[in-house]
Amino acid sequence: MARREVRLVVFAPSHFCERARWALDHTGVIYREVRWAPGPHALLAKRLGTGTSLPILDTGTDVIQGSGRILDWTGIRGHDPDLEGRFTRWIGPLVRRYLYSALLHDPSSNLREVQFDGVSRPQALIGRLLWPLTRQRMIRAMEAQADAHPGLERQVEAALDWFDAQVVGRHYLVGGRFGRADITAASLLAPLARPAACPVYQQIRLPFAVEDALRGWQKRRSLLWVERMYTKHRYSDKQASF
Ligand SMILES: N[C@@H](CCC(=O)N[C@@H](CS)C(=O)NCC(=O)O)C(=O)O
Repeated sequence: MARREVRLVVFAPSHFCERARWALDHTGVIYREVRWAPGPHALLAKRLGTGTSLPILDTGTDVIQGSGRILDWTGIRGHDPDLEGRFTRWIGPLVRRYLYSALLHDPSSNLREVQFDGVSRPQALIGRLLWPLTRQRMIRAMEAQADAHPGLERQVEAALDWFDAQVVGRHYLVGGRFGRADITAASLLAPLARPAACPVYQQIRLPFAVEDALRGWQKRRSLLWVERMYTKHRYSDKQASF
């Protein structure tokens, strides 16, 4: 009997989706990436899974929604529940909220085009039509109002201070070898580090003040660590080394 293909459904610029994609790549899972457009995704996601959020992994026999559950499914080693919880509940959402509180209010932003890059034509068409509504929804759902931005910047600095201290004298976060906790931290900080191995974050045009902040953070220990994880492990781990 023919094996059904494994599909990973993502938003192009989502760092939670990147977390799942990296774990699949690292553990040698063969899959096809499918990009959905924000807006039309809600109906499609509810039909495939149980809620509206991406990533979703469709193995052909199971539908697994959420990056954490996808990482569980890969069996990848190197889990640190406390540290990863800080990233999935605090730093990941904070980084996203910080960037969107600028991008969703910037009329010259190319965010919309980046989000629709690689999605099917019908979805891109519907997504563009729905964009004004979707944009409002995203602002509400993430509490990404423009006036929140300065306070969020200070919170991001505090998060980086915390992670700077975590990586002092450590190559990897768990057990002296690259694994799950490293993928979690590096992928959820990637929108700030903008490593070459994750080009989507270099494609997003940022407002001047945010660009300036990111440049100022570039040499921080935490973001240099992210850059190192991407350079050493994003596409160079050929086979499952978990
Ligand atoms: N805890 C979830 C978070 C995923 C998440 O927040 N996904 C966002 C994109 S980064 C999303 O799908 N938002 C749209 C929605 O929820 O409808 C995970 O780890 O996958």
